[in-house]
Amino acid sequence: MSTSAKAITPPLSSRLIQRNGPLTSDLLLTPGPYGLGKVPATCAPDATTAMVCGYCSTGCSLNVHLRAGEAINLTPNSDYPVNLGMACPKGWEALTVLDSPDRATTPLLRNARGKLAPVDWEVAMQSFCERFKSIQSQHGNDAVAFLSTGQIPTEEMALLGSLAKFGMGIRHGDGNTRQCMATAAVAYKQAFGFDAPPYTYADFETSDVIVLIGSNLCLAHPIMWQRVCRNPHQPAIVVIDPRTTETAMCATQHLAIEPKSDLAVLYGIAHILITNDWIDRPFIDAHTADFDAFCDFVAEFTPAHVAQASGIGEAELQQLAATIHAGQSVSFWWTMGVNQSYEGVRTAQAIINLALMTGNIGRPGTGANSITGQCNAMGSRLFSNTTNLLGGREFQDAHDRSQVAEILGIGADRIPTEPSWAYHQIIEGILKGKIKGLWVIATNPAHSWINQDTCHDILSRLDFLVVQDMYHSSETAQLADLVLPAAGWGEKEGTFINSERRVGLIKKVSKAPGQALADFSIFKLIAHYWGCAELFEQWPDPESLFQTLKQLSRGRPCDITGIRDYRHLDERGGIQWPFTEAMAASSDDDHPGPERRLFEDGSFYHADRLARFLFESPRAMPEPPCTKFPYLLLTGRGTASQWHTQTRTRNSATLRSLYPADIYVEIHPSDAAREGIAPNQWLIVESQRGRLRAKAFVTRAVRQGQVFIPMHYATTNKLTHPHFDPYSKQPSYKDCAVRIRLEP
Ligand SMILES: Nc1nc2c(c(=O)[nH]1)N[C@H]1C(S)=C(S)[C@@H](COP(=O)(O)OP(=O)(O)OC[C@H]3O[C@@H](n4cnc5c(=O)[nH]c(N)nc54)[C@H](O)[C@@H]3O)O[C@H]1N2
Ligand SMILES: Nc1nc2c(c(=O)[nH]1)N[C@H]1C(S)=C(S)[C@@H](COP(=O)(O)OP(=O)(O)OC[C@H]3O[C@@H](n4cnc5c(=O)[nH]c(N)nc54)[C@H](O)[C@@H]3O)O[C@H]1N2
Ligand code: SF4
Ligand SMILES: [Mo]
Repeated sequence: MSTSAKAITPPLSSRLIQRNGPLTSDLLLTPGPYGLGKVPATCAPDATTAMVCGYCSTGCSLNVHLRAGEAINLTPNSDYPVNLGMACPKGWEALTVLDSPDRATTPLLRNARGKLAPVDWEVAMQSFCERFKSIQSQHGNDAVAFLSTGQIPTEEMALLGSLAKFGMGIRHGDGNTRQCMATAAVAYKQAFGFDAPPYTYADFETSDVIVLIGSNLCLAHPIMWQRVCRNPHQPAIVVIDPRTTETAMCATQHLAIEPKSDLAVLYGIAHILITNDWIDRPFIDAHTADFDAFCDFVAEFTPAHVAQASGIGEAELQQLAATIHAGQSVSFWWTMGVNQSYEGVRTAQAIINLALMTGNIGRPGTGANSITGQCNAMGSRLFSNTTNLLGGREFQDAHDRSQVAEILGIGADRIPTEPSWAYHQIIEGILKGKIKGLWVIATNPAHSWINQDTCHDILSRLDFLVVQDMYHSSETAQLADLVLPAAGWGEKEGTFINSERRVGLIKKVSKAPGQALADFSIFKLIAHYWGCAELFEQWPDPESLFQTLKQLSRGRPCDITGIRDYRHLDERGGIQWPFTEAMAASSDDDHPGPERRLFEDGSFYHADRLARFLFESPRAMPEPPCTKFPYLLLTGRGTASQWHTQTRTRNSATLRSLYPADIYVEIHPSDAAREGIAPNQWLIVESQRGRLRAKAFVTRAVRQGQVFIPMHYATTNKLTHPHFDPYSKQPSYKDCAVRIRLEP
């Protein structure tokens, strides 16, 4: 705390203050569409402009209608290849939630009395730099870390990752994508040689067999589900999920497996396919490696063995294998029921194995397809500079480092030679006193991180916690020493990448409240006060940074050098990667590009161009139900109208009317009867780590011995058990033992 303010007070801000009085955000913001001020000059004051939605990874396009330069309402865009005129309730209400009393409108600094009190940006920036620099000078650079997000534009992620790692000397920075997408990213990288979901949404409409594993598509990706409903081939829809979800209710076959028995089931299906010779030998021979070893491995996964492990009858397993065999275009899709598991990577790869062995990849309606979660999870996987070096490169690789250094025009010695600690290692680092300062951007770990009581305790041990968020009300912002008010979706510009690899544009159509600034501007401001602004001078605005992203992608699987600029994205209805300069030269710019899927030529990204079969024996669940804690707790999404920790969706009266206000626990009628529980009674649910109150929701959607609590309520993660996939380090949120009793 000893660093003198003088040393870091930059000349620009002093100039502004002298000339204009107190530094306000309007002064900080030069004209341009990326922060405060009026809407972009690119649209007329009374125009309609299209932009992608800021919630889920579907990436629907919304037409925002402006009056006098301000957004007044919106309608789904019918010309966009993703949503074809549809939107879910969150999309329809996207503008409403921007205007709410709990928006952070000014920086807040914890004062001597321990209260968060408003300060101006000048003070906020000085505190930020003084406190973090002081921690670094006392304990080393690695004593400050950051946690970022899959929910800000790619340009902001890349600026954050560059500022933190190349400018501030921070090594450890991870994102909430660890909670979400890490498993899929690792699974693809190991199997295909690059993190590359291969599909396009048209595949939902062309498959004749759709297998959904651990995905509640109806509720979590309603518009993708609409695409399934448009499928004219009367597809078989198979759902593998322990619960009878909304999606399972619509399935032609539902396998209500024992939780975490997916690996056994998928190996069992492989076994049946091999035994019947229902495999695509020419594809396997030409395009894959290690199939023979895989055959040997799955030999023991006989239907009888798998039936015992999964609770699924042999006939049902045979039926699924026969359905896959009969399908001409079989697509496999997975989400959090797979990724959030202590053996998630191998489970995802068991799905990939099925697609490879049946040749269901690279053709319309096929694929081993990870559905992403957050609006820009895909941008984060490629350009956040957290787990991977910019452009899907490796920090450990000297060649990769020198490429990035050259493109950015910085010294290669600024780039860390080791990857960051994963999220849970950062949390452990705080506990062990190695990390003393934490900067949290657009995520709410005090609600969403696993084993929340410990997480709160750990966050409160920090010397300095900075939270940069749209709302001061988030559970994490409440714990912060400094809150930086951020503009949100609709109040700034940039690009998102959706689940099918489509780069889409967001625009500024509304003025951020008070002093709130676009994250892009906050990062620029921090760079300025920190004293490293010159490193990022070539990026005065997000679009200039987008031009650098193109260069970072050149020659990589995710090459987007063919996208000219933002206007090009606007005109083309988003553009899927890869889109090289050569592809741009040979395509007709007047029309949206054809929907594109990967691996049409059977060529993967490993040096030998072969995809890998990867497999490993299933492991026992670390905390199965026992006599003391007899129920298995599943968690996940509750309704289509709730988003995660609810900072946004709770601010719409319409959305609030579409979901239960009180936290609830789904319990099977016979379990409820045995425990003497009637519907809507308040219950106490306890695990070894914590307890919560929840209302009883008696339903056959959960099986006996299992209960379900949505993640949207603040206390859910008091119960969850911190265990992780060994390869992806993703938390296993969907399996822990609990007990239940009536509230006294
Ligand atoms: N409305 C709404 N939509 C959202 C979100 C939101 O918060 N609200 N969040 C977005 C994000 S970031 C994400 S990641 C996605 C998540 O989308 P999903 O993954 O579809 O949602 P979840 O409900 O977390 O989990 C899916 C299913 O996994 C099942 N499951 C639990 N354990 C197992 C198991 O062992 N095996 C199998 N096969 N299944 C299991 C659960 O019963 C659940 O039905 O949704 C996105 N869309
Ligand atoms: N038990 C259980 N826990 C889970 C899950 C589960 O299935 N079960 N799912 C996990 C998954 S998949 C995910 S993705 C995580 C999500 O967990 P979080 O990321 O913690 O949840 P969000 O509510 O989306 O938090 C995003 C925060 O960013 C803020 N924000 C939004 N836009 C902006 C912006 O443009 N700039 C800034 N600075 N802030 C912004 C929001 O106000 C909010 O506070 O939860 C995980 N936790
Ligand atoms: S499905 Fe996802 S992207 Fe589409 S409107 Fe709903 S939240 Fe937005
Ligand atoms: Mo997620």
